[in-house]
Amino acid sequence: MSGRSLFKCVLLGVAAMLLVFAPSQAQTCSGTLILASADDSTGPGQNFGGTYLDTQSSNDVGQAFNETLSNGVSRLYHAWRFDNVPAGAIHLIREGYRLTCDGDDFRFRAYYDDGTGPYFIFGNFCPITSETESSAKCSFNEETTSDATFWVTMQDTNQTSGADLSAVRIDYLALCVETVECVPPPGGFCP
Ligand SMILES: [Ca+2]
Ligand SMILES: [Ca+2]
Ligand SMILES: [Ca+2]
Repeated sequence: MSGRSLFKCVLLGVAAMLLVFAPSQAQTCSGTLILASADDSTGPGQNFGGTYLDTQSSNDVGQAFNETLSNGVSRLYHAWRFDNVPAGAIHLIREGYRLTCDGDDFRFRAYYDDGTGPYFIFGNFCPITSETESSAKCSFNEETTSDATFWVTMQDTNQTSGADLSAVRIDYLALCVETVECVPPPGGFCP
């Protein structure tokens, strides 16, 4: 990327960070909403504004991150801790947007410990792919059977190339734990 277009990208990014506050549709949770209890770790990448507390309400005050270079490639990793997550079907609700000049997106994963873990949930959940704020609710396709501590992680998706220090801003983040519907076996009963 030329110096000129990089400068333009940075200017656009700063302007968008300051000015883009498109309303996003709220997601509904039919179960228990759990908000982040703490920031767990960051790096590679930086938390350049806000804390996990700013993810606890959808108010257009967010927690912002940018990538840093790791072996010449721009990278970001952040983990939030969620305490006392009850048993059930685990979903993620997130609201945010990202700014990038090298096509980077930011996706979520999780791991949890109920005393016998940790258990890892792999995949590319609820990726943030737009410079316009959006909200989404995604199932982790995971059902827990006892209370657990969860760690929700966010990473860039372009991890092998690109040196643009892309940024992402999270306005809201929550786990939504819904009741698992019991389907009785033929001739059987639900507990
Ligand atoms: Ca918002
Ligand atoms: Ca990257
Ligand atoms: Ca917020």
